[in-house]
Amino acid sequence: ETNEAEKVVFSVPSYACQRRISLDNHNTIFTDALSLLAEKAELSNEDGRGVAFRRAAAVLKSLPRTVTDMEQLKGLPCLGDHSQRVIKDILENGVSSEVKLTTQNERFKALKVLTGIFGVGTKTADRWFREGIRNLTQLRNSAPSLNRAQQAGLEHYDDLNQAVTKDEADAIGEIVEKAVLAVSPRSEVTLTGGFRRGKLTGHDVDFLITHPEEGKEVGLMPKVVSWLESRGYLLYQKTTRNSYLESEDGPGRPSSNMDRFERCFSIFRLEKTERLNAKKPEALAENGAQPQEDVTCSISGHMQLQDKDSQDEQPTGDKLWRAVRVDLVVSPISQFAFALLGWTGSKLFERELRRWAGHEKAMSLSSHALYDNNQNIYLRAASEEEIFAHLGLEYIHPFERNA
Ligand code: 8DG
Ligand code: MN
Ligand code: MN
Repeated sequence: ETNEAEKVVFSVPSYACQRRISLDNHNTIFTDALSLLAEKAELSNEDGRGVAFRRAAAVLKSLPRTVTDMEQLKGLPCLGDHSQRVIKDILENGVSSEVKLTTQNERFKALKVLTGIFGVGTKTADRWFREGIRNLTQLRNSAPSLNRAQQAGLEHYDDLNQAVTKDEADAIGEIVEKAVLAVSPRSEVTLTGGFRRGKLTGHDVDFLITHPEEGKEVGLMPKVVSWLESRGYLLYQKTTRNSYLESEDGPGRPSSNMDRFERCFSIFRLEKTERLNAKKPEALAENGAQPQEDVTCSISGHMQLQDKDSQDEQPTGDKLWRAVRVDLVVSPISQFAFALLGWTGSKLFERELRRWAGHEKAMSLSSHALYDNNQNIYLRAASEEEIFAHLGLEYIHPFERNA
């Protein structure tokens, strides 16, 4: 029997950047479903709907207990009719019928596989789908013209769809640090992205590089890249130079969410050392944290398809290295705090921070700067704590930005 007094009532502030969202999610049964529907919306160019599902999921991720009754959702923000219907379906039937239909949908399945190729976005995947391409074999046989990124993405498909572990991220961190220090001894490397939020696995590894003396970071990226390239660490790289100062729309008013730092999208060749090979998946859970994902399983649920070409190189089938996606970003020290905040994520947390800044504070936040539209001034910050303070928000630790 349900006792009214026992019913847990939750209270959640409306912006995700006002909440502390750690990795221990008590509502994965609901948030997995809502995230899948967000993905489906994004693959159909329904970005607004996608964000709505992501916001709904972020509310459930912040709850201290598992939702057991629709009554508990009363008064919670960001839960629209559609999200509530999905939650109700799961509470009553154990699964969401819409999720089930989606996972069986040919278009969804094909677009997931095709956008799982590095360098392939929704538009390209959708065009291929309309041309009848449903999987990697059909893609390889139909031989459409692929750009350099897509060729690398297809070649390393299995590796790049295999979750990167924290140990692998650390091993790459050591290589990146060695490269950066070799070309600029006082420069500093910081791990950002999901691993800075405490995640135990990720789809890539993100690093932010800076120099304590303003201006000394200029020209750093090409040197780091050549150092890495000449030692055989890079399977692919595309470097984009800094375009912040020369942009027409000016700082604080970037034309898109994309920032203008000097950056490098790359694919690393990581040797499988004894240390990494010996590490069993269980060992990852040792320091008290619970892994949120199955580390032995592919990240986005793709079937691991055998890549015949790469097998030929290693007759044993035991490749001695793996490909890993790595993002490198260089920031001048004056913008470092903004870059760090912008590149730590999660993506929804970042989006919510910018929405809070604009709607609640009449400020424009980017990965470069914070502009106060009332006072018409830039607000300086040397740390993330100072940025939260400028925004009138309580400081949220990276581990609690997992919206
Ligand atoms: P994962 O790799 O572990 O799966 O997750 P993640 O680390 O959170 O995702 P990510 O795709 O690697 O992105 C990390 C952060 O970097 C995220 O907050 C978004 C941010 N980011 C990009 N591209 C850009 C960009 O062009 N500009 C800015 N400012 N941030 C970006 O991924
Ligand atoms: Mn990442
Ligand atoms: Mn990244």
